[in-house]
Amino acid sequence: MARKKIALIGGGQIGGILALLAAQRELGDIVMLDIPEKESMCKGKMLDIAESAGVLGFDVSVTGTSNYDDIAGADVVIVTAGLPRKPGMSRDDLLDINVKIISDVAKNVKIQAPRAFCIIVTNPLDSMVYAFQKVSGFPKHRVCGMAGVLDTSRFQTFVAMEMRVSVKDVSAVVLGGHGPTMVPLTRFCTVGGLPLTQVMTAAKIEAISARTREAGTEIVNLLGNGSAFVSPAASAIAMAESFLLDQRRVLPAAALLSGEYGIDGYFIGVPVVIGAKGIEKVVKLKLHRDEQEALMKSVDAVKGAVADVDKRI
Ligand code: TXD
Repeated sequence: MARKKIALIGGGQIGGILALLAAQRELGDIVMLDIPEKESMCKGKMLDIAESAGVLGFDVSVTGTSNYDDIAGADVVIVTAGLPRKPGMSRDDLLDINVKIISDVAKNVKIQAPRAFCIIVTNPLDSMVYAFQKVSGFPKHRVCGMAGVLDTSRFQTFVAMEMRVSVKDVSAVVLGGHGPTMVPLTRFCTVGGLPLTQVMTAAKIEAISARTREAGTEIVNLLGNGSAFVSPAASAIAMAESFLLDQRRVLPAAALLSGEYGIDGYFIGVPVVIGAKGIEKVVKLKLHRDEQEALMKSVDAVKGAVADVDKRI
């Protein structure tokens, strides 16, 4: 059986970890693409990872490029291409620049990898995944955004740290847009099968939810230069792996909704089943009124950014 092919568009911080994780798990041959000015850096990063094969023992090829021909026929495309916000830049300035980048990426992916399952990571996440789908015209089951897996992993980690228990026994789900309006569904969180609400005080749960909402900023402040890159990469790899191995995992991802949860025409983080066909199903559940209201508030935040995208493409 021919190996699968994974294209990583953007060879920055997250791109590098994506390549390492995908190689270690032998998910397929990996090609990382960046702009021509960074082609050499990209080749160097990938050669470095390739040269770890002797010790780590993986049998996949790992290469860098700036030429879209090299991603031809990719099964999975993970997009981290974009610019981060710099001091003095407004959110609009960033959106303006990243919409152009994502449009360019989408046009090229459409030509070279027309059947790929595409996972968008670039911020502002919920509007960039929208832009990618709009420009590529790919069906909705083959385009999604990564945010919920990361936000959920953060929540799980904080619960495990607080209770001093294995994170493996913590199950959780965080819905909504990727930002301070995200919605941790604490009612459904379990620890070893027991409801979190029965084993932790409401005040502690609220503190963990608040920390989760601001977790990205916490990392940005600590790093001083750049944003989280290991946990976002691990999260996107979990989604890619579920697709490539047809695992049918139930993961929260930004999916284009057509009426589910009362939302139409927007990519919003909801639980989905990811299998060999991509987003195979949006898992629906009946939310309590306060949860639904919080989700709609999150949608409102996404709507503004999407309207800005629509003005530009
Ligand atoms: O949960 C989430 N979705 C996120 C998103 C969590 C953390 C970070 N998130 C966002 O991912 C972050 O705000 C950024 O928008 C992306 C990528 O983060 P990363 O830390 O990897 O950014 P870098 O190191 O700046 O890398 C971006 C690379 C860089 O090498 C650029 O040269 C390249 O993107 N780039 C391009 N590549 C290909 N094609 C084009 N046009 C292009 N433009 C820039």
